[in-house]
Amino acid sequence: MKILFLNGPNLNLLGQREPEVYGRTTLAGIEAKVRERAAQLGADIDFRQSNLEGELVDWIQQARGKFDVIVINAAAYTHTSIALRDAIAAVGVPTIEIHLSNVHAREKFRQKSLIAPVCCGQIIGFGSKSYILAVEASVHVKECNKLR
Ligand code: CA2
Repeated sequence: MKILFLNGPNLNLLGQREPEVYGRTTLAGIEAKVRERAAQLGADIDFRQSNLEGELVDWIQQARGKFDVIVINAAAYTHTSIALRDAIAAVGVPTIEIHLSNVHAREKFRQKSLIAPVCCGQIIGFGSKSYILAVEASVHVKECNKLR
């Protein structure tokens, strides 16, 4: 099982700014915990972050045939990017949307996800644990699409 973790804009700032919203764990700290859980479950992890929408689109396109699952925290692009949605829909790799915060309990503009309809499901609101839960969900991703 190979899992590609993609992180969108500003997530490189985790742990350095706004700890009251996003916690004190850095993205490198989250990656270390993801790798630990993945090793327990026998999964391989590739973990990336970009501030560039086009780079995220390229990585999604290149995932075909190389990864079994994509886990994406698209950050602000979640709410704006038709390009990411089209890439996820086109690639044919089951994709899980994740967020640190409960976006539904926040501003109206965060309550709409353009990528949700083309993802298997969402894991949101558990802080850095959302990433760990996503590793565990990836193992069960064969269930994807059955519940639509
Ligand atoms: O809750 C999440 O995981 C989000 O994807 C985080 C995004 C936000 O735009 C989404 O609505 C929800 C923001 C990521 C930026 O992270 C920062 C971390 C530290 C300081 C500033 C931003």
